[in-house]
Amino acid sequence: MIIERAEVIVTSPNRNFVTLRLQTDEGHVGLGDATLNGREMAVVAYLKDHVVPLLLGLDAHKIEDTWQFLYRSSYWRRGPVTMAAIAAVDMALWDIKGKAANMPVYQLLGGASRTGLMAYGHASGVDTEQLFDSIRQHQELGYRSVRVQTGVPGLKAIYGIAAQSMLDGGEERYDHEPARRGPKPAEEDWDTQKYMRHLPTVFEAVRNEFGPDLPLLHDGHHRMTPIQAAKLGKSLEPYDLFWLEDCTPAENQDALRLVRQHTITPLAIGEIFNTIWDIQGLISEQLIDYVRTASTHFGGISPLKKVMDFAAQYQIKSGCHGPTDISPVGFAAQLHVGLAIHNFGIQEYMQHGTRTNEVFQQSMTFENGLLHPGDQPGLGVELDVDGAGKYPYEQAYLPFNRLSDGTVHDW
Ligand code: EZ4
Ligand code: CO
Repeated sequence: MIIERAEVIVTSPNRNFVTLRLQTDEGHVGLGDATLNGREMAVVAYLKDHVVPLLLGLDAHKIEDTWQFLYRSSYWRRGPVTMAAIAAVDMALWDIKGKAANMPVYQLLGGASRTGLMAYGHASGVDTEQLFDSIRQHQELGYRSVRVQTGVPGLKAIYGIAAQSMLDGGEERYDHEPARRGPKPAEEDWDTQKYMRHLPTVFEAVRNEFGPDLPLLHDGHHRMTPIQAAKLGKSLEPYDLFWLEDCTPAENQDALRLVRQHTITPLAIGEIFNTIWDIQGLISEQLIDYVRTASTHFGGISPLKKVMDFAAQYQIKSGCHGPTDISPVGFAAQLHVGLAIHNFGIQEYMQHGTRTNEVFQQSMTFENGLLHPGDQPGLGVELDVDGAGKYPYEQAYLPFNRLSDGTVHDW
């Protein structure tokens, strides 16, 4: 089975997505997600100029060999652009293999290890009243666990508040996530001390209102130093978090050692990691509890399955990154992995916008708080190419932070 056609499709139904579409001489079509939020066109160029010409004529069945060829023959390894491009090829080839075998991809990965995947949604509010409403709205949508983000008194910006406009059905949102259309990134304000004083009071209020059973998560979004993160983790211990995510900037993995010495709050990290070399030590030294790597930014289904199997040896579980900048194709890819592996933990699930769901037809389901990739052959996602063509790329950026003295801070 030969790869005969390869196209890179950019579409912006509710936000930008980059999709690789492969077609074989036997007529099978495979889709792969290559979306890199805010830097989309770099991956488009990498794919069009340097990957597509290499794929034509290859055996579509050779997933591992093609992955190794793209990774090693480029000489310049790793990095989000390279690994998102390789991820798209890997996913598209798994999609094709599933269609050729007439099986959903999770069957090819070993079959289902559970009936569905527990998902968490993004509850948020400027204050506790709004936050409580948002938590209740998520419970009504079926979510059995929620991430909690709130406003901080004295700060204008709130990371994660975009989720609110989704629940209000607002059209201003950029598919419910923080990137915004426009020629420049939005500037937000930040103060770690204010945040660290406020957050434990929020979790205390949420526990008092919703009781001890509801799994609660929080994303620190790379904003603390190691000792600040250690202090926050310790101060949140009474509220029994499911996890504290990205408590320190992800590029300094040694920081987690210090955090771990001081707190038993479970730690999750990895949404910006690209290869096993970013997370190997964190797993083998048991410095984290959940692996946040995403199919799209970690080189696809093949390496995602490998890293989760490696983590399983240390009783570390999966918690794949699932914001709306992972396309329905990338999302489906990690649902198939999550259903198959033994050490599934939780799946982030933000929900795409209506136009996105029209352009990408999905067989995935969300019932009683559990996700399932469906039983269509392959990944279970079809791309309406004509529909995609109606929504051309629109420049959009993630925001960035400045402290009150003007210093740029991690966002
Ligand atoms: O900011 O996906 O856990 N989720 C997150 C996301 C990220 C965006 C970046 O593209 O941290 O909201
Ligand atoms: Co995050």
